[in-house]
Amino acid sequence: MKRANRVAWNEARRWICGGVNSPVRAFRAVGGFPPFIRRASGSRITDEEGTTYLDYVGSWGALILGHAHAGVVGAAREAASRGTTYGAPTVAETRLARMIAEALPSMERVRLVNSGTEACMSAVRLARGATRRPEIVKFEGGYHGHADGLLARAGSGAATFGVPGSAGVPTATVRHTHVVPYNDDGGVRRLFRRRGRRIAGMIVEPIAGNMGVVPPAPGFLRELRRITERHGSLLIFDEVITGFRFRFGGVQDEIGVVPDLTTLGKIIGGGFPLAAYGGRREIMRRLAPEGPVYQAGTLSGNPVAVAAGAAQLDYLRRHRELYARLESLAAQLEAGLRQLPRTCVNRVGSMLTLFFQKGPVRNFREASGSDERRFARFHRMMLRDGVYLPPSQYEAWFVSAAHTRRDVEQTLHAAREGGARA
Ligand code: KE4
Repeated sequence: MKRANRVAWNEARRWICGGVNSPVRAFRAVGGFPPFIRRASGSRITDEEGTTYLDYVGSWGALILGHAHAGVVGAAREAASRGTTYGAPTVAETRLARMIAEALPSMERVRLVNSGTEACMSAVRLARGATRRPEIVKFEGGYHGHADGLLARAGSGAATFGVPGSAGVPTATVRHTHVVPYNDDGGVRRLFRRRGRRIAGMIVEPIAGNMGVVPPAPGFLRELRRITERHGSLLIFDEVITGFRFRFGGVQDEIGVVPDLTTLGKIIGGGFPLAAYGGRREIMRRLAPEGPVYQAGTLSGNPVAVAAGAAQLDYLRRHRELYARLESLAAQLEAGLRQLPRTCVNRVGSMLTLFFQKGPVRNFREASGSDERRFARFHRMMLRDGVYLPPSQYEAWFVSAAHTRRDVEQTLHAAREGGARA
């Protein structure tokens, strides 16, 4: 039915704050209102009006195999038929935890939770509990979910103490959160020279995905490892996006930098609410019920989510060749996008961002120099031409195993049209 999206939008805003259950979905940064999705399959989503779009959001990176993958849906359906939640341990959780730990050897012990926010919040609490230190470090433009202490943005000038990144976050809560520019290892060294003994941990996206895609400068992550080790602080890799995105495992093993703790999400849940954190045995032993650091969750390790996540990981483990195909498709997409005037592309594996500026984009300040209005016009044109991009300049496009060369060609055709007029 035509106008079904608008009807859905008006009704949604009557009952749900802003009409959405996560702010970025409201399309505020690109104008208009979002199509309401009714079904999806493979690389495509279909809205309430029956319009189908080529999807590069992939539920924000979770759906590396594409939508409604038969193995994932079948596993969830079978698990649900035996009960949707028990609130008690299951062998399936142990199997998933083992698969994760064997794929990321630094995660000697794992805890399953329900969201990346929970994973990052809990990892930070554990770092503070394990080191008995109060302060943490995050990077400008890094996003680790919406726990109060991590909703800090860079303060003014040389001061690195964070300031609240959201209303409702007391200044006192982020006083212990330092915010430094990504790829600025000098700034990290200066901070640790001043505060190293008080810093419990540093949380970093090894490949940044929340200021748009920004790869680490050569040696940057290795330097973070050296600095944290030297000061007895814990290095936390937030691999919620990157975990199992580029290889069957974490990006940490590809770059050869081993963190003390890792957070995972998205792909390991197969499209269900499931995330995880884990690390060295002696650190994880500080966590309840073994140790004094508390964390809990009614639906943590939920059998349906675990079944879906395990099915997606099982498929990735048995079809590792798909990573080469993802790389090739994304490289083809990048090459075509690079033809667009006054833009630049940052890509790592099957995630990329088209920035509306000439670049380079190496940190949040440079990313912020993008022409957001041009991006918004481009986004609207691509949507009209049947290509569904993340509705923000500062998000990543994701290529899935369900995308084809023809999909990429269709995308580039639309981009040439849209890019020229945006
Ligand atoms: P969730 O709580 O949304 O499951 O995960 C938080 C999180 C943690 N760490 C990283 C690196 C993340 O990217 C995220 C969440 N990513 C955003 C999009 N970049 C989720 C989309 C949304 O907020 O709606």
